[in-house]
Amino acid sequence: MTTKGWWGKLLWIDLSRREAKQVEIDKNLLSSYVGGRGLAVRLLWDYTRPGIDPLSPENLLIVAIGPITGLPGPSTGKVVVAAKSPLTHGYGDGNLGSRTAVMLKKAGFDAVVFSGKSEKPSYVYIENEKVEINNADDLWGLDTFTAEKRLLERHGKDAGVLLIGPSGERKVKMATIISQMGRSGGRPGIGAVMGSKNLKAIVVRGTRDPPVDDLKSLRETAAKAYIEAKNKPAYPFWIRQGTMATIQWSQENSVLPTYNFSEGVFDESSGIDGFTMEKMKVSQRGCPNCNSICGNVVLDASGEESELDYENVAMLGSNIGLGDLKKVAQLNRLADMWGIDTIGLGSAIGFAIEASQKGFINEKMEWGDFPKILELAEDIALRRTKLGDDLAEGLVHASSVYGCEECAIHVKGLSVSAYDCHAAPGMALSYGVSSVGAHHKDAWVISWEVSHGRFAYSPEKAKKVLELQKIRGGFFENIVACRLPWVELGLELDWYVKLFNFATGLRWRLDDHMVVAERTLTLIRSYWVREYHAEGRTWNRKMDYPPIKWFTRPYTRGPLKGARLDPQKYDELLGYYYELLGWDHRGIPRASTLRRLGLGDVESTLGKIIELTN
Ligand code: PTT
Ligand code: SF4
Repeated sequence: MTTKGWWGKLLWIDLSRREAKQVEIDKNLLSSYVGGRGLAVRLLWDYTRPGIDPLSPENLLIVAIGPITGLPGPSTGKVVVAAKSPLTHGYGDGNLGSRTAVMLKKAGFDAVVFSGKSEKPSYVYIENEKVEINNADDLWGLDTFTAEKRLLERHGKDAGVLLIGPSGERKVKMATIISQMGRSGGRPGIGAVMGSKNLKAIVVRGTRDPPVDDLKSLRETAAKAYIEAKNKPAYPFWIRQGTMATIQWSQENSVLPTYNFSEGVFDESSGIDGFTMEKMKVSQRGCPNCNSICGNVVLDASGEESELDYENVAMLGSNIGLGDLKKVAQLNRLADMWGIDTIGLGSAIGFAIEASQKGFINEKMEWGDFPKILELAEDIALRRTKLGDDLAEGLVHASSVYGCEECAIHVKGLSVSAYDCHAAPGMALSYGVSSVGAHHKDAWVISWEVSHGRFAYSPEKAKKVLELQKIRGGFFENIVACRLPWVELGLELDWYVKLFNFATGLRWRLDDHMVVAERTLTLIRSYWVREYHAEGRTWNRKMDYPPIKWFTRPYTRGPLKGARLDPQKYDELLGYYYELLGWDHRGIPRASTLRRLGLGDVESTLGKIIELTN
């Protein structure tokens, strides 16, 4: 098999021993998992002991790219960061745009793996094969914007930087990894894993020519794909509003998270929507290699620049009762500077306000009370105060301390991203079975669902969820490219298949990628089951249930007043989904499924822990 497209090498950095070595990656492994997420979960499965503490030196922090990352082609400047999650204790990852993606490709590696723990705060500098583990005393404690500026002054403006802020240093369980002052990845606490290793930053520079099978055809195809993206009818409006257009769409379709996911409409939504943003916009940013840049920059309530996206604005806006975009933008900027997930933060604040109003928390809090919200946000991000510290441990912990299980809007410990599902069973299923907890990244089925029998719990819906999971959570996470030109502009998937083939020399069809996607999904599920059992818990189908509130508390207002999910029908929908994948009634892959996907070794490991259904 060719290793064109891949370097066939990973860089393994043991922070405890302060040693770096280059490790050849088995060629079959590369074609079986492709890269990014697929490669990351395989490395976690193979190289971590079951049941490790995610914040111990035993956990691995993995930074992985894919065969087309960093090469010419629309939006190929993305990188996957992964680890066992300290928030969910299962598989965790995130995907962010960063020059690091491009530089890692040029440095000569498909992934960097960090093991162990540095004795003192440090940062790693990689320049091709040269690796330095440097002292980070002068960076520790700095916010991500200041620290990144300092590193770029030191190592050159074009270096790729991934780093954590004060939240990651404090091991806040929703801390993320930040890049380029406004790109964030790793919602399940991947920033906390980096902090637990005393690793402040990773700086990468590379100057090599990546191995590509047919560079001429790749370049020609990429050039055509860029033009095609620009000519799509949706392009002009996308450039104007980016993901912010979704605020109005969500409001119109009653899925805008409001008052901690109690309602789907917000009276002040026009104060935070894409049109309001357009009036405030001062510039536009984006990820490397992208000509559809969607990062809209506005000036916030304190006059500083803040880059907005839909999830950030919905979770720090309507979800906590804030209808002033400048204030929302301020919270969003601070979250990036602290290095904390905006979705997790908005959900933690929503939990606190609702729990306060229902008498579970003594402190008095109101929806939209900006000074109080600002203070609480900082308490969480910096672990100040008892309440802040409890919320920094995640919603499962917070609800175990304060009660009000209904106020904790999460799946498997990861807070739900910004689509309310009282009236969207398919999207609820997407959250229920997402690879990392409750995330829309794998199957954003909601836009299809509202126009295809919204209230149905049909097998067709389960099929659509799986189809999207394979494309979004499998194909795009494995080749490691941004999915938005496909989702939002309608750029055909075939462009990416062609780029992959010209890079690798393989002649794959989309179906071949779908097999890898299914293997990836099934290995991720096996990893969750392995870790749950190793930690003394038992996996069951209730793990794949969405938050209880969507079943028990109907909408009290808006056009869909009275809507809620039906638990029995949801359970049936879940059953259809398991059948499609060849998973049993518990949601555990059957032995025959593992064998069919070439995961025989996983079958024998899992079979020793738990009885597998054939
Ligand atoms: C992603 C999640 C999202 S998804 C958003 S906004 W979105 C939030 N962004 C945050 C942020 O910003 N700062 C912060 N402190 N926390 C944040 N938490 C939230 O994190 C992002 C874009 C967007 S904008 C989306 S949908 C797409 N996501 C992709 C993906 O997951 N995979 C992929 N192959 N392509 C994608 N393209 C799009 O990228 P997580 P980014 Mg993010 C500031 O990582 O952990 O998965 O959480 O990467 O470079 O910021 O671009 O309406
Ligand atoms: Fe980044 Fe947006 Fe371009 Fe995707 S479409 S690569 S998120 S700028």
